[in-house]
Amino acid sequence: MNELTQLEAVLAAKIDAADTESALEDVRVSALGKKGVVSERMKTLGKMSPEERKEMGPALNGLKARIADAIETKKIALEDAALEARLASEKVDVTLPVRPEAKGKIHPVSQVTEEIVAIFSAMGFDVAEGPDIEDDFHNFTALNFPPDHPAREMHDTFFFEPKEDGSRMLLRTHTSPVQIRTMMSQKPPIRIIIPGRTFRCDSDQTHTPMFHQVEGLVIDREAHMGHLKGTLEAFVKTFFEIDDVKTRFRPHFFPFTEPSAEMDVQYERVGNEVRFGQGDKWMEILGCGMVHPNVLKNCGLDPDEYQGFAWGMGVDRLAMLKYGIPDLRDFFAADARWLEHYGFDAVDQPNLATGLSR
Ligand code: 2NM
Repeated sequence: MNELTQLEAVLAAKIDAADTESALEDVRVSALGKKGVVSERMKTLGKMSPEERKEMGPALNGLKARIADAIETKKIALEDAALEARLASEKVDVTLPVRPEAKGKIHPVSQVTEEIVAIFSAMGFDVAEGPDIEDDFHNFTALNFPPDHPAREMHDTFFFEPKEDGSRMLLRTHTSPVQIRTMMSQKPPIRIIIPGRTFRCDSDQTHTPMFHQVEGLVIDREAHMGHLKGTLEAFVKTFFEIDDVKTRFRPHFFPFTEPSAEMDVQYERVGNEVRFGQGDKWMEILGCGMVHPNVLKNCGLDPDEYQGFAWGMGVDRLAMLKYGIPDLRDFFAADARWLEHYGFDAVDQPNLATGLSR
């Protein structure tokens, strides 16, 4: 017995002294492993007399259990200490200045999208998103496009191969299908903007087959054309960072709105630069209108209860205008030098407090 007490003390001291997980594992093997000192002692039980075994059995089992326990406790302590050390050594000082050698710029399209999101977020709009690959219903039918509308034809829309049932998926030609999805799944009032990629089979100096839109939608019991005008004028002022600007709304046609309009903004050309808020020329900036009653009905809304307005604008063109970028095709050329020149620093998150373009 005395001998066992001594053995326990020795093992306890070894456990105590083990200062790494692997040192502790060595102690465990040397004590409780197949050929460990405790295990070897257990093997001697068989050769003992029944009286001896009656005494030594529980004593050895108790020793084994206490040693195993002590090792487990120590193991947890070592693991905790290792984690603490790692957390301390991997701490990041977020107050350090940005590394001057940091590489990479934010694309003007991303920057302008974020600017537009910041402006409408401050007015209480939510951002909604949806799939690039759409079906005919969400991209056309629900939006009141008649079956024979020219925009459905091959030269405008990228269609996928027909499915077995004859239906064809397509690349959305505008972000409006997201408005349809939102109206069908949410109860008004609705105030959303929808930034995203859109696709039309069109490619020349001023068109690329993939381009970027931000559309907006407001549905409420009393949303009207005056709200539309106020919302979009406030947007233009904030976006172009001008206090006063003249706008005009020209009648237009879209299948999904009635009445429909295009909004022009007053501008002047000074040298190569386009200046908004001065001069006597008009530049078309966006399309808009009151959501057509058929569209509301297609989404399960009662046009006698709800109405709303919507608009859509091209982000690529807005970015060119605001930041004086001359050629649309450079947007998609993946030219690192171009991006170094026209891109934005990653830390310059657009927000209304510090000013949008800084
Ligand atoms: C535009 C112009 C005018 C529009 C309408 C809708 C919906 F779903 F509410 F009917 N979404 N987007 C809209 C209206 C888009 O883009 C030039």
